[in-house]
Amino acid sequence: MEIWDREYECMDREVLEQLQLERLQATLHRAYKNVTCYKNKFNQQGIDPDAVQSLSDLSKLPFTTKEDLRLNYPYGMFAVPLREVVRIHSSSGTTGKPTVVGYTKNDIKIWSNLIARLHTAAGVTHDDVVQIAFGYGMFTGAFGHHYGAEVIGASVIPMGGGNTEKQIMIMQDYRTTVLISTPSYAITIADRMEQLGINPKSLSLKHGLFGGEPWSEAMRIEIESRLGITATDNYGLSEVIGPGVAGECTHKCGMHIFEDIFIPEIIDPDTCEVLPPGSVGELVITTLTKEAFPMIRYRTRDITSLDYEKCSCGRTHVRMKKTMGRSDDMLIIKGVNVFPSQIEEVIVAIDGCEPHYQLIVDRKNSVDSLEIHIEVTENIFFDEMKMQRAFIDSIQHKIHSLIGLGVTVKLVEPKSFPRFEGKASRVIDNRQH
Ligand code: DLL
Repeated sequence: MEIWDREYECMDREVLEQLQLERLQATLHRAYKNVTCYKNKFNQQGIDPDAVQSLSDLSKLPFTTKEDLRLNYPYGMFAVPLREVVRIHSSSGTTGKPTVVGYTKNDIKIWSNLIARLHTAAGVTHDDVVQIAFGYGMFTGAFGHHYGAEVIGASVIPMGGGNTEKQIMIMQDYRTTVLISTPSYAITIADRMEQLGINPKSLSLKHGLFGGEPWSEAMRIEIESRLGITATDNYGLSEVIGPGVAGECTHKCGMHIFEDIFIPEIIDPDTCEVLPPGSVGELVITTLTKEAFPMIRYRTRDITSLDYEKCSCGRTHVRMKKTMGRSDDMLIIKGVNVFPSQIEEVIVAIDGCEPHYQLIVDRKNSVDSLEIHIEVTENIFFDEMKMQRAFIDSIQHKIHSLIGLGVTVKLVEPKSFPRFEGKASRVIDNRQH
């Protein structure tokens, strides 16, 4: 199996840590010297960047949050003058001002190389025809993957997001072998193919590289079997670089975080303590090479855990588990913490349930409730109310035993819910906060 940057991706941990320390020190100097926000934070806490002499000193440094980026809108966190910035993107946040991120020429080169690594890890080669079904624009997803696939030498189709029938026509006519999109859009495409009577297995598709939102293992199995492809996960966020922070290899046992470029930590989101390897908590990332937009201990809000065991693919970089979601997506219902991805895992694995559902949270007389509406497959037919009742009961029971919360399940007709072209949104919270 190919490894794009063997020298770095398979580095001995000792050598890797030395490289990380050198790059960290350089990053801290640059950030302290050029970004007022970092200078103020360090000064307030009496931290001298020179005092960081080992990787464990990282835990003494202040965190950076989305709020810092908002306060410094638009260019306040840039560490280089605008004339050195060759690209500007922004995050997909839905409320308030977006956060603006910038890249120098060298940042773009490194970013493209990271994507080349993750594409190679997922099985993409220069022989592939890669269809990018993310929206081109301020979102980092399309441009990030586009440049990386070109570095590999694959033939890139910059299709953009949406227009599902045209996506399918192009897949057929241009003999697309790799689809790049959100996992929920892959399901939308599979549904549409089914409606059009097209057998996905008659196409040339081999691999799907999906990311941009949380998705369960059950969803992976669903996508792989319906589209007849291998589906791998890749993770990133605009504030840190975009896609290209981490990606799965074909062993599909967690996403390798490119540790020569980023240092990951897992913290307890409440106490902010750094947690030992293997613990579940919030992912915090420090960038090691970024010139235009260095991030020091950025709180991603994504909940995951890290596995430092060496992967059988030969890469030494740590693997992050599929995220459970963002801490801000976590629902607290009757005091129980629930991630939508946990519920998805149950629903998608049930025969007769479609991977289309909505979670409706309500509060009546100060009591929270969670109602789950699930589309059933066309062919599911209950000639007896009793059978339908038993089906619903079994779903409710499965969810209850997994998350410890009583829920009400309602079955709805196929195609009741909107289909997603980008990131999915499946929660309706009617409680007043
Ligand atoms: O979504 C970057 C990206 C694009 C990654 C395409 C992969 C593919 P933002 O729009 O800034 O950037 O959103 C970042 O999306 O903090 C996570 O909560 C979520 N996210 C991204 N990838 C994954 C993933 C891009 N593979 C936010 N699994 C992050 C779970 C993901 N969540």
